Order: sequence, then C-alpha cells, then structure tokens
Amino acid sequence: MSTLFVSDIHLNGLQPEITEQFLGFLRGQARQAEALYILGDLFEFWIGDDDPDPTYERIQNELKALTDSGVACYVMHGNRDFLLGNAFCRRTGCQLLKDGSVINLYGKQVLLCHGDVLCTDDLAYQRLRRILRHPLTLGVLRVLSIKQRQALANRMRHESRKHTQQTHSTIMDVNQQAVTRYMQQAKVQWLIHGHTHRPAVHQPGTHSTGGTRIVLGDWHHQGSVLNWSAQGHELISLPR
Ligand code: LP5
Repeated sequence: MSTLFVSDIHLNGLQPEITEQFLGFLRGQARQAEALYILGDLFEFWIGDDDPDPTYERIQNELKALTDSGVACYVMHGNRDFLLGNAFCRRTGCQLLKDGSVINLYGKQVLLCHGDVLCTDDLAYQRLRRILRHPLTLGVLRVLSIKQRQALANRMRHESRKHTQQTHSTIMDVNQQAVTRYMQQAKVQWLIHGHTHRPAVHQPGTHSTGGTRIVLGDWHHQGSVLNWSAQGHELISLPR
C-alpha cells in the first residue's frame, strides 16, 4: 500500500484534457492507495461551494466515489481554491487539511504545505495572501453573489497574470531561509509542497535546510504524483 500526493491540478471547464487525466488517476492509481493528499490548487479557482459549474460537480462525484471505496482523501487550500469549505467536504467525503500540517508517514514526520507561504520574496503576493485569508475578508467574500465573486476572481486573475509576467522567476520560488525556519519550527526533516510548479526532490545538503524538500509538479502539460510507501518514495510524471 502507498500514500499519494498531488497538487496544482488546476481543474477547470476549459481544459478537459486535464480533467480527463485527473479523473482517470482517481479511478485507477488512486484506488490502489491507502490515502491521497491534494496539497492545494485542485481547482483553477474556486469561488465558493455553491458554484454550479458542471465540471466541478463531476469532479466532486469522482472524489466521492474514491472516498466511498475506502481511500482517505485530504485536501489542502491553495492560493486558487482557499474558499473550499464544509459543503465540498460533505459532497466528496474529503477532509480539509490545514496548511503546515505534520503527518506520520511510515514512521517519518513529514510537513505538508501548499508552498505559497514559503515564497517570502514575493512581497506583493504575501500582502495579497494576508488580505484574502483574513477572517473579515472571507466573511465579506462569502456574502457576495456568485456573479460578483466570479467578476472579482476574473479581475484578480488578470492582475495576477500582469504581476507574474513582470516579476523575476526567482522571486516566485521559495526563499531558502523561510524553508529552513519552517522545517525547524515544525521539527521535521521532510517537507512536501507544491505551488511553484518546479517538481524536484531537494536532498539534504543541497541547501541549508538539513532535510529533504519534495516539490510536486503541476498538471498543466502532464500529471505529477509523489508515491510514498514503506519501501521509499518516487516523484512520478504521468505523460498525457
Ligand atoms: O496563481 P498564480 O500562480 O498565477 O499566481 C500566484 C499569485 N497570484 C494569486 C492570485 C490568484 O492567481 C488569483 C486567483 C484567485 C482566485 C480565487 C477566487 C476566489 C476569491 C475571489 C472571489 C470570491 O494567488 C501571484 C504570485 C504567484 O502565485 C507566484 O507565487 O506571484 O501573486 C500575485 O500575482 C500578486 C499580485 O499582487 C496579485 C494582484 C491581485 C490584485 C487583485 C486586485 C483585485 C481587485 C478587486 C477590485 C475590487
């Protein structure tokens, strides 16, 4: 038995090839697993559990079939889908997992996060994150109509594209000191995250963290899965 990790699938109604590959993964490889961890940005954007988009409904039904089959499924908020809430959990049988959770993985203490908190050089993003995750903001967002939330999300995507095109790519990667601090505070030697779309296994000694940092890839052009069992772990690219 093994435990699987994915992130940054960015499911949306306009790229059915991503949806089909992910649904195939849920019906196939994921069914053989003990647990599936989705570490943020399962959806391209999630404007609330009341979004009636049929693609999103189909995906929720497949997640329900997975959890009904006995596979535990944990979902973490990403920067695109931090409004995933209790109704989503009820419909899918998934459990929301807090950013920065530590789990015991076959005897190892492993820290899990989406990865955006580690990009501390991206000051504009960190400011946006603080505002969006503030309980007051979340309260206001939840009372807006679907149309208003959709318009806001579109505007944010537009502004974000401008920002990411103008910002040097190193600024949008993790800050090594932030990684070290994060791992030290959690007292772990292992960290798994996504967000940066730079899949890699950074071994101890590569940087100053003293531990291993595994970065999951995005699903824009292929799938990316980390398969972890008692025998070891492997970061796998799934061709499309
Ligand atoms: O996502 P990605 O990788 O492209 O870029 C991220 C950072 N950007 C974001 C913003 C999201 O992409 C926007 C989509 C969110 C949808 C959520 C919908 C639900 C909420 C709204 C409706 C209820 O996360 C980007 C980072 C990059 O990662 C790498 O780390 O650089 O950060 C930025 O782009 C920072 C910019 O400063 C963002 C500017 C957004 C400005 C929003 C203005 C809103 C105006 C509203 C007017 C009323």
